[in-house]
Amino acid sequence: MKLVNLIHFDIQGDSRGSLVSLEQHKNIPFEVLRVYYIFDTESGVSRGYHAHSNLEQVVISIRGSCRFVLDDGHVREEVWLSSPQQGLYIGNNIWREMHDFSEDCLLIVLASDYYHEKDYVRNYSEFLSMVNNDDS
Ligand code: T46
Repeated sequence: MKLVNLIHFDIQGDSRGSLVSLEQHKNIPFEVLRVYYIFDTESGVSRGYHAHSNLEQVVISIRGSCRFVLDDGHVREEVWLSSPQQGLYIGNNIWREMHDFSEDCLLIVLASDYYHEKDYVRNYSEFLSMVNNDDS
């Protein structure tokens, strides 16, 4: 499976401006149980550095931009998020890092489950052992 999966959102635009709607099981491929947003990230600060064992998410940069690094334990790829028309789908067992936030960056994240700290794998060596065991 591809590491970088981008979902395209259509704009409902008219003379007043633009509107994008997000609907579970339509343009969001799961039931949405949580929404959070990330903003005011200081320049030069990176975030993420973890994976989830059981969580699907779609991340949208509503404003500004940032660079995502995704890693499945074998391959590492990066993608810039800079458009409210694009959602980055991230499934289970993918290490993610977020870098190079623009000052105005506002990320909105739709998640398939509530917040559970136990679902986080925050140690990269542990992450590698986990995905390598899954492969065998
Ligand atoms: C992810 C990337 C894209 C909560 O209390 N509830 C929540 O729903 C979330 C997401 C976080 N928190 C707490 C946990 C930490 O004490 O907020 C604090 C910051 O969370 P974290 O350091 O995990 O933030 P990021 O920006 O590194 O990662 C977040 C998400 O946690 C993560 O699932 O994929 O954004």
